[in-house]
Amino acid sequence: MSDLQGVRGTRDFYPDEMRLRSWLFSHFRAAAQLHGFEEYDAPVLEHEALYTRKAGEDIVGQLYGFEDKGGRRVALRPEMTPSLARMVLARAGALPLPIKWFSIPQCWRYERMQRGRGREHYQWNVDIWGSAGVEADVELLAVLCSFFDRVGLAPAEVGIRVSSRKVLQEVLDSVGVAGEQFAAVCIVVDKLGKLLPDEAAAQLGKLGLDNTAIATIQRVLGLHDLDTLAAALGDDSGAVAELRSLWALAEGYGLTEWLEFDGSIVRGLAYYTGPVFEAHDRSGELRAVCGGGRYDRLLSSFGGKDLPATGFGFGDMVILELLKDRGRLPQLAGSVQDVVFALNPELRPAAMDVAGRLRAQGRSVDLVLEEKRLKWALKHADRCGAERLLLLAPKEWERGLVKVRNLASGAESEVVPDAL
Ligand code: 4JM
Repeated sequence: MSDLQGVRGTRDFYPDEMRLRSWLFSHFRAAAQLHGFEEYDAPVLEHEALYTRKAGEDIVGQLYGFEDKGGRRVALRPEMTPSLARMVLARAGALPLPIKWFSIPQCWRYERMQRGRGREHYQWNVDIWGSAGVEADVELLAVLCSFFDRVGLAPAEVGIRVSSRKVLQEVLDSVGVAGEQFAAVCIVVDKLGKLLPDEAAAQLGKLGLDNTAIATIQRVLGLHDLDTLAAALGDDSGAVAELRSLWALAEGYGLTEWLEFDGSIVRGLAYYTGPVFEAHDRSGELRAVCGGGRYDRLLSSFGGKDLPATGFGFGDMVILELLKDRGRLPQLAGSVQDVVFALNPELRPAAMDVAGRLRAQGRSVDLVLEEKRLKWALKHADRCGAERLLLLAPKEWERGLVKVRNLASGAESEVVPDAL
């Protein structure tokens, strides 16, 4: 019985769930393609070394890594960005810039502490490489909002909290925290909201920050509008200038209803360098729906020449929870349009001829393969959500006719195969 279970933390997608997943992915694809992004993919298995970073991120601590039969350390990808970086670096100079690519990879995690949490999810990734300005970050926000719009979520229901890594960078510079501490501080600061204030202070203290530094960080992270941020960071703040120009461009796209500045957004990945953002349901019940930001120095961390880059990841689980809570999950029918049914086995070749003709026209046809009663066929056609039942019956077929029943209206007619 235990091997009927599947690996812990993994999901099966029965057709009902698969229809929903395909629906979700179709909107991921459509939103990206509407904005001129192209789809790519990479293997789920990578060299483990692609993910080893020093800043103490959860994503690295929870790596699904193992030794393969050749003794090589490999890992199931926990995120797509390193694979994308590898692909870009492998064709450095040969790819026309900017690159605007998206993907919907399955990503994996493995926690030593077993809490019955999921080990895999699908994460829509949308990235732009080779474009240094906030225009590119705003383009990503436009993709994101267009997705929300498509699935029927309004700015009153989901909001995108935006900040910049430069905010924390400037704060740390001002209190004299060393540059190499920056990534590690970001990882801790990302968790601040989940920790008690004392715990948070203790963790920052462990990184060598003194009480003044900690108090300054906590104050700036509590800010929710750009004017107060400008007062705190000074008139010449690059972070403020960046965020103001981001807002001006977002205004052009009509996106500002979705956006709010939130100084506490830093994201839990080491590699971000500029604007960062997270989308949340405004009721505040769920975890972040998606997150992303600019990561201009990732390639040099792999020993390559840097290229500006920005992107986001959007998981399949929280959004489906949110849509479910809001009663916004679509009722999805199967794809069968016609059910073809022979009333007796002698008529099966004729039924196959009819089914073949319909399929040649591009109709989705389910042919009843077994000997069944008409009642069963009607119920089956209804369950399939089919539009029509095509009946091969002895008397009608003797006259060269097929009985066609419209399942919505109940209307019946007799039709020659050529006219189907
Ligand atoms: C999951 C897989 C990979 C990451 C996070 C979560 N990075 S499964 C929910």
